[in-house]
Amino acid sequence: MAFDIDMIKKVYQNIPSRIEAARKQLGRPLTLAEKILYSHLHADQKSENFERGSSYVDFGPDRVAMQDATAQMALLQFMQAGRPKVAVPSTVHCDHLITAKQGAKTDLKVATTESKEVFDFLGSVSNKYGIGFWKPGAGIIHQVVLENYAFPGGMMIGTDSHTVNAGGLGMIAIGVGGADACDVMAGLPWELKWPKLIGVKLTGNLSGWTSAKDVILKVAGILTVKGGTDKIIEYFGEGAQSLSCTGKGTICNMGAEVGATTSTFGYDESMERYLRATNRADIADAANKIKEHLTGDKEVYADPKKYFDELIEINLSELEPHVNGPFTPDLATPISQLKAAAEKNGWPLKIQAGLIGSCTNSSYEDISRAVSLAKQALEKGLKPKSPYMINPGSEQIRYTIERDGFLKVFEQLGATVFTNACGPCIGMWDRKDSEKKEKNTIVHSFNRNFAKRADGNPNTYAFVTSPEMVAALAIAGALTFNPLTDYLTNEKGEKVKLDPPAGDELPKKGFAVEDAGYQAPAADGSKVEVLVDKASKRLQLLDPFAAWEGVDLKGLKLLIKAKGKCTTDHISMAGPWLKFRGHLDNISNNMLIGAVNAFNEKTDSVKNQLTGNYDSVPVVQRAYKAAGIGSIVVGDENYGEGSSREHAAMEPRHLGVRAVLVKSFARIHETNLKKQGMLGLTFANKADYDKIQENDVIDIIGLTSFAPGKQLTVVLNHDNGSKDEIKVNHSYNAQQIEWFKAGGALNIIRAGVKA
Ligand code: MIC
Ligand code: SF4
Repeated sequence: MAFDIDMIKKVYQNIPSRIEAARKQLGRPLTLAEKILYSHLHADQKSENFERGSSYVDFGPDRVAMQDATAQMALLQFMQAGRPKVAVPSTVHCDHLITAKQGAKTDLKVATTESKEVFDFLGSVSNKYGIGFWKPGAGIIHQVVLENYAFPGGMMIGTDSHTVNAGGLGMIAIGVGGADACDVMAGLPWELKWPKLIGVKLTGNLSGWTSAKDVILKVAGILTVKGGTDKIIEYFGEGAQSLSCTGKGTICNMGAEVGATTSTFGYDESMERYLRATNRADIADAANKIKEHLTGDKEVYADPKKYFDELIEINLSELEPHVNGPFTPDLATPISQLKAAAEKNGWPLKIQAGLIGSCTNSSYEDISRAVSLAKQALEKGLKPKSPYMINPGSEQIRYTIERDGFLKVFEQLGATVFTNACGPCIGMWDRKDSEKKEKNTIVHSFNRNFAKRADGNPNTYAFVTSPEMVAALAIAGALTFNPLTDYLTNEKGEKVKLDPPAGDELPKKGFAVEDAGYQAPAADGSKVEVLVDKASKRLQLLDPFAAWEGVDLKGLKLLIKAKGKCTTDHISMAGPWLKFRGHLDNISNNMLIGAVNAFNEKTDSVKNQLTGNYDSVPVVQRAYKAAGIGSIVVGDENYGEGSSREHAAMEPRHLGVRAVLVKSFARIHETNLKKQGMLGLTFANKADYDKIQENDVIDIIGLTSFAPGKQLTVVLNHDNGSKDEIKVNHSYNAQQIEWFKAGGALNIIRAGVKA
């Protein structure tokens, strides 16, 4: 039986009438995204014909998911909200804090000792507030959610940008910061800008070497890392139906890499098969009864141009395997052109590691297709040139692939099987010799390949591809290899060719598991005590941020003018810093250390305007804080791309940065800044970025009449005595302006509890 089946049945009871009402109101057929959005309007939200890309709308999501690295901050905030229990079903998943080094058994043991304090904290908070807890080793949040909690037509939010994975099971699942999760768990409405819609029509069928991953690698090449911002991507067409459910999950999962609010697919037989295989026939039966409401209307898919803001068509039969990277997930290269591109660009040709796993590609199907190549290598006498590493997505998958003999094949090939966790994908990879910072290439089936992400080495060229391509490329050991056309020489000196991968969508003998790693919360948690040691280096209770002082902000120092890509990894690095995710003051020591200073092209070296000396960004900012001086961060396009980690907003807030002024923002980060009471501003004229000088002292004018849609003025006081006055935009609505005034959204909830 499925978790929370009563809640799901209740959602299904309301769906038909709500969709009918929305269809009447809009006077036209509906896309799937619209159906789910309209059927999840918050009880107090009046339904109307919302304007895509501009109306702010309140929703009532069905559930919340959190992973250990973000849950700490989310729950520290929730603890301040003064509620006895979460208002909607919620779960915590321990997956980010496990370092991959020697292999699953040893690594898990080390992690549970090293991070005991954090896991105990998460376990006891979950127990107290009625939250389901998935222990370390249970699996990666998004695979576990897909296997247990996702359901067609539902709406979920999660404190991780790849929450969107659940679109593979027909949900609207959206990545958010912890403060948003806190709202929903406290029973408050959750706000989102009504998204624009991109339709992706899939025709044809996958075959040979091409897999679901290639669909999203191709889409990333088309849309780029910001093309999906404030948009939902809806996949449809006979090609969509031909994909497995976990394949759909892969595609939705990596929609985060194009900045999309989320991605989704209509309910179909592949989803029904997956629900039944994962022991949720009850959901499949319930979904079948309202099937027509769990996919877009026929008229929409027959004439998509009329209903979507953008349309992309991909013929799966013609799609080539892709390899994306290095350093950005949208640099898409079809395999037939990879050799030429690698040689032309000077990418290191030798592959030093092949890594299979991460939330997007660790399903049974993924691993079964990769193992088919590993088997061929053994049969054809090929010895992999690069080491292999595998992170299964969940204990259920690991147990099943062990039973089916896959792990043995990998082991025979010398592969290392790491814990069911994020591992190298989030920089939790104790890679031998990475500190030498040598130029090298790795290929992986993860989502992200930003500089330093997997192993902390800025000279690692990471390429994103499907698990089967990782398997083939690791066998060949070179970026110049195209498995579709090229031969390899085996141990005996014979020329051999790899056959296209083959695998099973679902295990023939069904899934199996002994202990999935789940811990149910106490029925009455009121007596459960949550302890945080004052001397802890890893956990720190939160102090409320100060409210706005009610006047324009003047005399702000420029902290940094960041140049080029500035993702959340640049703002608040993961890997070794993950251990401080529950301690705001300690983690603030990583603030912006990865951002490139536009004035000297260096990372973590900015001018302290008080002394004229260059120092590390957090050190300089702490000096401004100590002197009671506010500061401002300036950034480029798509600032805050990537993760949902609100630390990227809380650290500057904590250290006294008052505003972030950029050419454009990534969605989650912009919301996180607003939630924490910061000013997130954009240049009205992007060229004004060039007017910012290193010694600028900056005023923000117009805050006393701060209003939706009204520009603010920024005065740049240059050190030669001249001034520039520029206009800046913002996207704050009335409610968000209240967050700014109160010093953060949480201060408002807290005040509500006291009142
Ligand atoms: C990521 O893939 O970057 C992460 C780590 O899962 C993040 C969450 C985090 O920073 O903890 C994400 O994608 O939101
Ligand atoms: Fe974990 Fe990587 Fe997925 Fe983020 S992208 S949830 S770090 S596996």
